[in-house]
Amino acid sequence: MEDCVFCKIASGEISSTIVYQDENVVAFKDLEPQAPKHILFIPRRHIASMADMTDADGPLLASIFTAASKVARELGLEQGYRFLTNVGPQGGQSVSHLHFHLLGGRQMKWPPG
Ligand code: DGP
Repeated sequence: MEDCVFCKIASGEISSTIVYQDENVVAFKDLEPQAPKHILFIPRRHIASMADMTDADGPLLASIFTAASKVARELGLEQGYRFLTNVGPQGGQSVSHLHFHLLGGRQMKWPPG
């Protein structure tokens, strides 16, 4: 999608520190890390948010979670981590391309802000 920063990262048009990629999923370091380890996981295909997913996206979702589990292991996050997606303005979503945050390397708090 034109003018989508995460589509441009997925295509390589905008540079980022990519830590994982396959034919459907790309993972890269967050520009504004909120934890010692902060990685974003996105589908290559533009989906605006979780609210726009359909039943057909089930395998894609499984691929994203599997990739995140693998990267978390590689990052040494055996003590735990948080994996989440923000949805819409009230959910705190600032980039309209579905993405999941992998946050680790510090104690997470609950409830989140
Ligand atoms: P959210 O607020 O859930 O939509 O998270 C968007 C995240 O994307 C935020 O933590 C900052 C990150 N981000 C925004 N623009 C860029 C970029 O150009 N490169 C990278 N690596 N991260 C970005």
